[in-house]
Amino acid sequence: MAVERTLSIVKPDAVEKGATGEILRRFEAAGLQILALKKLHLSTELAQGFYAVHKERPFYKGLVAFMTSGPVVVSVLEGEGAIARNRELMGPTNSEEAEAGTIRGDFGTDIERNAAHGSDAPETARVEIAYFFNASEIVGPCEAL
Ligand code: 3AN
Repeated sequence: MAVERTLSIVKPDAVEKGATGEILRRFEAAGLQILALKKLHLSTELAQGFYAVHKERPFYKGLVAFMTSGPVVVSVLEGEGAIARNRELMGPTNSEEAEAGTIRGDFGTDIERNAAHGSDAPETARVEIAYFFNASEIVGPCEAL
């Protein structure tokens, strides 16, 4: 399996619950390296742009309101099959259907308040990573000193 990068967002509900550290711990325990990390409070414009693909969907307005309701923690993760591995750790989109032990099962509430985002394919990962991080903010594993 190829080494991939993916974008993760710990959403406002999980940040508010104090679950950021536990979620990041699960990524590392699953073999995903954190190459970049920042906490920010999304503006409406930034959240609208990020979810532009869902602009025509009935849940778009609520989703943007939720994503701007409090701080988020955004990271770039790297590892073998990182995109699928992150989505496995998160569980299904709807937290009500997510099993205990998954991020959404443990920290989410429903389909909107679902604790975490993860890119769904290599191309979206590239676009989403560039949406939040400059190349200089993404730090690969250290070369031998
Ligand atoms: P995922 O994040 O699992 O890839 P997408 O890309 O289908 O899911 O949806 C993006 C985000 O939009 C979801 N994380 C969820 O927060 C929200 N969302 C999706 N479908 C609904 C829905 N029917 N009602 C409310 N929010 C939704």
